Amino acid sequence: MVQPESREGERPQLPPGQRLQRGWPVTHYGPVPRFRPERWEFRVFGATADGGTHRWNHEEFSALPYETVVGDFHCVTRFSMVDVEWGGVTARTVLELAPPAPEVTHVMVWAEYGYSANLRLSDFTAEDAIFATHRAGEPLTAEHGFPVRLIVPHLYAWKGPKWVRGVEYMTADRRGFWEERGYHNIGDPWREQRYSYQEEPGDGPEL
Ligand SMILES: Nc1nc2c(c(=O)[nH]1)N[C@H]1C(S)=C(S)[C@@H](COP(=O)(O)O)O[C@H]1N2
Ligand SMILES: [Mo]
Repeated sequence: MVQPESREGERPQLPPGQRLQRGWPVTHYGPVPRFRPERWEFRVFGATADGGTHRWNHEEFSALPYETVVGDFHCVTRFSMVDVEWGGVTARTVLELAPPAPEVTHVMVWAEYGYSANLRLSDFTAEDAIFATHRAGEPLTAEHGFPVRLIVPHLYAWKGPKWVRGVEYMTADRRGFWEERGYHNIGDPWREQRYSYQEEPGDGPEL
């Protein structure tokens, strides 16, 4: 049966198998990294248009255009939050400042301790994909990814690394941290793409 779109005043519709969560739980693998501003940099590398690596230290990154987006947040463990306001630097801004070569099809977003998530370039260029530094006007806490975490509202939240340190432009797809450990290569919650065994030919490199 086709579900009606959510109407004003009604609870927004959630992707299949998800439930609304009050509050904001902390979910990640491994320890929370310590932020060392003097060592921190945000690096865009791989198949850039000019062949070079683009770097911003924390002061420079903080000076990039600040925008806000409103989006949902869906964890594959089935909790969701809706209409969250995120502030930071949009993926589109990063793509403009550090353009990819024309052959780029995917990106790998890298975080502290080698956590990574791969995205199709077409997911990364979404209007509401954002390197968030703030949530509802407040700086992120350490557990939630301070100083920078990626948010891609239309994908499961594991596709949004906390403690981001870099973006690698790729000319072919490669699986990231959870994608190598049995999670779906694309991770669209509306299609309930949770696990790698649900993948169809063309969804990504085989496990
Ligand atoms: N670096 C890093 N980022 C990560 C993870 C992780 O283990 N390490 N877990 C992901 C998962 S599965 C989820 S649901 C969200 C949780 O974000 P939160 O703790 O701010 O709610 O972060 C994502 N980003
Ligand atoms: Mo998650």
